[in-house]
Amino acid sequence: MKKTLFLFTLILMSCSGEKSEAPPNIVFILADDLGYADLSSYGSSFINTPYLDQMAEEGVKLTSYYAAQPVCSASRAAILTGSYPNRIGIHNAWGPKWKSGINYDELTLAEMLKNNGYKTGIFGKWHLGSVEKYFPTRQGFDEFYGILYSNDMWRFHPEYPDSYPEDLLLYQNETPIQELIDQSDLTKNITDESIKFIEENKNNPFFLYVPHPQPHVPLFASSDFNGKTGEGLYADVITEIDYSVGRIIDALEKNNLSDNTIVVFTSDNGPWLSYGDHAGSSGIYREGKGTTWEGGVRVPCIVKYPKKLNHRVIDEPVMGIDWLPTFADITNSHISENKIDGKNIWPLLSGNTKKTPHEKLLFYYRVNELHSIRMGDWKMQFPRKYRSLNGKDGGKDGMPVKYEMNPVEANELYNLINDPEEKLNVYYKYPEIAKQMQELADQARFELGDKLTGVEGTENREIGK
Ligand SMILES: [Ca+2]
Repeated sequence: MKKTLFLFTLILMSCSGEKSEAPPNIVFILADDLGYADLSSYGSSFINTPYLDQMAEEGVKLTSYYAAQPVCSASRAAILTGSYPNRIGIHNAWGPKWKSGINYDELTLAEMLKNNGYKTGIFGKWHLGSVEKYFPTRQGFDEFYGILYSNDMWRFHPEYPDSYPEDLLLYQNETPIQELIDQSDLTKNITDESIKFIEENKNNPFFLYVPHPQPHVPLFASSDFNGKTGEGLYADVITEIDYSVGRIIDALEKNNLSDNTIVVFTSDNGPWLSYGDHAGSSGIYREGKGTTWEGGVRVPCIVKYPKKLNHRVIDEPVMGIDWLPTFADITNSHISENKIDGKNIWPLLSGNTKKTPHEKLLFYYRVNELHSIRMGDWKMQFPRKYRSLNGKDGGKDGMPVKYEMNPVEANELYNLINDPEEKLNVYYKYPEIAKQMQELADQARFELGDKLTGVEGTENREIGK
């Protein structure tokens, strides 16, 4: 008996020894439609983002990080479930009348962390279900402050005001508290609420998700920023988002939480180029939002975690699907039995490996169409149509111009190291690479389907209805 008790005590001690380290907090800040080259640390020549630049200097700067899809709802679903959004039946950007959501059978990042004792809050734009049963508060978040869908889905839409008769409502948890007409203070208020959440939860682990509705059009900045950069409203808006990041980092420092908190900053997709002076920039990368050319999916991504991460720049390809398994590893949380696509990138972030865990990354778009695939340095583009300005100027002052539709007639192959702009199709020059990538694409089609080639997937799961 004594011996058993002794053993039991030993086991208990060893368990508690492993857990003596406080679990890290997670702060995930997501900009909406911010392009690759919209931060000074990612090449902007006229927007200054000192707080994000400092974060990139201290933490990990990812230069081949991808949004899972070049569109809001799908991209966010990937971050929150670790799956390609089409695996779980999620496509496109959802309008206010959309009745579906993330299936309750899927484990969200918020649920995973909540199950592990974290307090969870979302402050900003949800865009994964606008009926009550799919509100963020039903998907693992203890607190919600923000809007349910995009900030242009309102009756002031520049092109389709009649499509959005609903009021754009600001929610606190499950209750609408205000109709938004002027969105000027939204970034500031979201930041205030985020800081309040940090202070209220400083003594327990927390997951703070801050999906800013900006710089998605219509652009709004508060009076402290509007007109202040002299570089136009878009620059004002990004400057305010940068300042908001600075305030959140400052709040972590004031509460002695900075060291043990992972802060991620990224964007949900590339710039909405048809809005011209109200759109961001993808820099050298081709096209923007709504396409799977690099400009639509490659976005800035910075990770700061002073206790465990040294500064490094990583150019290996990773994607929004990777956060859930990565955070599961860092926080020792349980993931579900459901098959997911994301991989744990902690060994890459922390320098234990130099290689991405992904053999391939898939770029689906629209309703289950496989548009592109990346393998190592290579990107293959499949036949379909894509939108482009074809060299035309974008719109002015919040009014977009029309895109033209360009065809991709046959498979195209690009080497992203020699040709990051995806200008030189080398499909016929590298038949072995092309063959290998076609095989990977066929495997993806078999698993997840592809409307473009008429393949039904074998692994797709149902959206929540
Ligand atoms: Ca977006």
